[in-house]
Amino acid sequence: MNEKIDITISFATSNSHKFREVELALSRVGVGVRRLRGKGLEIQSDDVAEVARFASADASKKYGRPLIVEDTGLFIDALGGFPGPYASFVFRSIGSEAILRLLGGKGKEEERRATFRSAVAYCEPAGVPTVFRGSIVGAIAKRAAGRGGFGFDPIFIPAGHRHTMAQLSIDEKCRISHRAEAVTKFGEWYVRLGGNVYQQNLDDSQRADGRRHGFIRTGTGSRT
Ligand code: ITT
Repeated sequence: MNEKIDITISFATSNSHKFREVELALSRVGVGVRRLRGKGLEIQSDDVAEVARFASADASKKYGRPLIVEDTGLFIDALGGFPGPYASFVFRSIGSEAILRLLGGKGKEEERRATFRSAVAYCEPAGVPTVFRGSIVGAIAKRAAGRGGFGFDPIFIPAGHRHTMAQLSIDEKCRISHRAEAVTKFGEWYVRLGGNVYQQNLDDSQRADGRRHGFIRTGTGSRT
């Protein structure tokens, strides 16, 4: 039989920027993505992989389907790794300008070194999460620049670049970013497994149910 599986995965996130970036990165490896506008429980941990692992297990149970979640942290060397996995809270509470002030006395690029770390976790209901990591090293800019991206992008200059991540197009960001690296690793793994690992263990009625709810798609078209 010639029928190809058109590979799709659900992504649970409250962040529309993250969704667009994950959608773009996954499309490059032939995986479609469907957004679930919620997320799993976020535990407190210094390791984004632990946060993503726990959230994916919780969300896949809650939504009753296989899915991915993604967690990012920004680790600034001179601040002992702050804000790390608490980037979301720090961005909402004190924002990028406060980070710039905290680094006020530090003039050299190596004194402003920072790393974005991303973890993408895939989990099936009642399954064990599989985690993929990505990172990008750079420096905190002296002043914010650029209107693209989101979050700390206007103050992060990737190593080897002269512009902030917010001055890159989404296409350029998704060729180098922490998130693109982690999500591409997931996508390549998922494609190697022939798409939805979960559906291969389902019976016919469960599979039909999966199609009805849109998390299993079959067709003859090429992967986009
Ligand atoms: P979820 O629902 O997917 O968890 P979130 O916005 O809470 O969305 P994270 O916890 O992964 O996402 O990210 C925490 C914060 O870190 C986020 O709100 C941004 O302020 C910042 N951030 C994450 N990814 C970023 C990126 O690629 N560029 C710049 N800032 C980023």
